[in-house]
Amino acid sequence: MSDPVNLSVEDGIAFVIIDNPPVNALSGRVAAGLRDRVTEAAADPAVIAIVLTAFGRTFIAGADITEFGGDGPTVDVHAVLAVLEDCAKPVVAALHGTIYGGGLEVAMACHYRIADDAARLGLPEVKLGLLPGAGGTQRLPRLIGVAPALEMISTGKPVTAQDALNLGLVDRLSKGDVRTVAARFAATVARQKSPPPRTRTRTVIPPAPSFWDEAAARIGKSLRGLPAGPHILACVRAAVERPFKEGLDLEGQAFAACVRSRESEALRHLFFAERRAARIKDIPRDTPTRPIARVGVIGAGTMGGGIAMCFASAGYPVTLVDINEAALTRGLSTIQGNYAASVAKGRLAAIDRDAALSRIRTATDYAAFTDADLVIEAAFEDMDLKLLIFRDLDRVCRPGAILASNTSTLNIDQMAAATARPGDVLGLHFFSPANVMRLLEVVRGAATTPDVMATAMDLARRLGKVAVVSGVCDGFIGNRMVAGYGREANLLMLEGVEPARIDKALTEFGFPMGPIAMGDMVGLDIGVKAAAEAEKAGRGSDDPRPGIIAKRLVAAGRLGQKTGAGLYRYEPGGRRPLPDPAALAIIADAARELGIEPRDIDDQEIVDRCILPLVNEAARILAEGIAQRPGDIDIVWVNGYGFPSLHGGPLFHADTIGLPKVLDRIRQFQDRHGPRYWTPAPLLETLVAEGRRFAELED
Ligand code: 3H9
Repeated sequence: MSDPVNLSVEDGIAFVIIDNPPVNALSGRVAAGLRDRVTEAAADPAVIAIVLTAFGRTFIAGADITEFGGDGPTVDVHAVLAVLEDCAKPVVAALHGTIYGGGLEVAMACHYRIADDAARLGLPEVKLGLLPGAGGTQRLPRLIGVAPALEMISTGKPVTAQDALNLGLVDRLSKGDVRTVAARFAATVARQKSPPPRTRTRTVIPPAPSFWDEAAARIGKSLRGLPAGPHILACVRAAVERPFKEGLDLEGQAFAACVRSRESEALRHLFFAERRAARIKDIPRDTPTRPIARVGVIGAGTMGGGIAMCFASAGYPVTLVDINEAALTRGLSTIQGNYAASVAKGRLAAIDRDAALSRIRTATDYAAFTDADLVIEAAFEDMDLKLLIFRDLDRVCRPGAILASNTSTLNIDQMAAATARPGDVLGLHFFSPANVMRLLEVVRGAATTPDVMATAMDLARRLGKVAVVSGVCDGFIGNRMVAGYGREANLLMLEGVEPARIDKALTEFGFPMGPIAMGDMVGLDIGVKAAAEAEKAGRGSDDPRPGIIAKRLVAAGRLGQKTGAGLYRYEPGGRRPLPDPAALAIIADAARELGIEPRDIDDQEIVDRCILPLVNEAARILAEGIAQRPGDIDIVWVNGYGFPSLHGGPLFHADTIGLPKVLDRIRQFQDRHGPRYWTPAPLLETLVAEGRRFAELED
């Protein structure tokens, strides 16, 4: 194994070079290497100054997350940073790429920092449920002041090199090769022979006394549920009020507690799961992709418009087609409104909005797709209509153009079979609103070729989406699972649980919104229509219970938020769900007709009844090979359905509870409610019998 930190001396300057691809993570070996090489350079009489730099695309992008949660660090990082900071010769950090987490903490222990002008610097630990653990909470306030330091640490947002210069986080920017600029700078300061400035000896200006209470309120809200939240504030406060060493100790204890927390474990799981999801097991990473220069979208409604925005915002020219000018005008005006709202909120520059809008052209004829490399249809969920569309697209699109459906349930293979190019057909299931939601299910048909799949995954990355591969089945990964979640919420209402209690139990579990309020927001008519379509297509259910409440409410004109009443009522123009006795009466009537007796149900049962069907169905999805791995399913649910990231997704959550407990609970529900919805998935039974966890089914 080659050494991850090397030393070379040129003209009195020692270059300590980190070489630990892909992102030069600060592993135990790198930390030890830094300590040893800097010690050697410090002892070499030929060396007048040291430049700390890294090979490859970035300076250190953080501590090596794969080493967390093991037997603990083998190297004392504080001691390593003390070697840098205490060095009698000037130590200059030459920064490029993403200088994150432990990387920025290393840089702050150096005496000077020179950054490439495209560099980004940040302490994103909080996104992993952590706080900086290598002195970041103590050195950053000393360098840039308390308020900006707290902002960087509590949001995890990186700053640009220019902002870092303005804040005093770096001393100079470099336009050319940062290593050369840093070496020149190092030689100059070494010749001046002034003592190297040490960050830890700087004093911090205390903020106004009210600052801490305000900050506590702000952080308490933004970091709700994260164990790191209170620690972050306490550690930054210690940087102001206590000696450096005490602050470091406090930070060390807090970091150790956070690393062990379930929340951080869950967030770290999601970090790696997201990256694994981008890989398709049987398709090599270097599979050539097809060039995509122009994209076509069919349907200027909510979905089609949102999809067109995704591509236009990412720089792709888009041809948007609908049946007539009126539909296009309506669609374009919604798109303009969405962009205008982003500009008004300061999220988008007016110039970028104009550029994105100028990329969208409209037409009423598929002939406009002759120059498209990819066409996505977002028409109604009607198979006959989709088959017609695919036949037409196959005729007008050039050979090699990829044809995609945004269907959320229908069979991609059937659509592919309507063309003479089944290998070029796949599903691209965007989530609504498509221009906001990060998730994209990439549905692989039986014939979809590897290069088409590789192109879709690459495209998703360019759009800033997190893509998950799904096989073909009714509802794919996400919607197939959501069926059980919604069903149990409905059955619980029939068993006498008030809608608000169901929502409360699930928001307390961590969902941003409960299933009942969500149904009202989406519109109860949507589900009722979908059920009617399914029935028409012979895919209907013979169980009246899950759909009866929505059906009755819709028949009473209660479609949800849009009509001012659904399962809740709403003040005119309001969105706050208010309990409504009229809805409760409709539920109670339906329950009586179906002969369902109300009974006492506690919050734990509400959560288990809604969450465990996700786990059970996910186990089937895995066994059928519809999803590649458990982490992919977690990514779908966290990014597409608001499953709380602090629980790491349904399968990480199941592993955390313990699969034997999950299986027991499912069997209890099977005993009470029958086998129809509660037969344990065979894979779950097998894992329990073998004493294994879902995590063991990852790659
Ligand atoms: C920390 O620093 C704690 C300290 O305060 C205390 C220490 C005592 N470790 O994202 P990409 C892998 S906490 C290990 O696809 P990009 C990643 O899994 C850390 N591996 O590339 C992937 O592997 P693979 C604070 C890491 O260009 C490959 O690198 N730092 C780490 O889109 C490429 O990653 C962070 O939280 C890591 N730290 O984005 C930064 N980082 O190819 C986390 C990446 O096998 N990292 N990998 O799938 C990032 O934000 C992005 O990876 C980065 C590059 C922006 C750096």
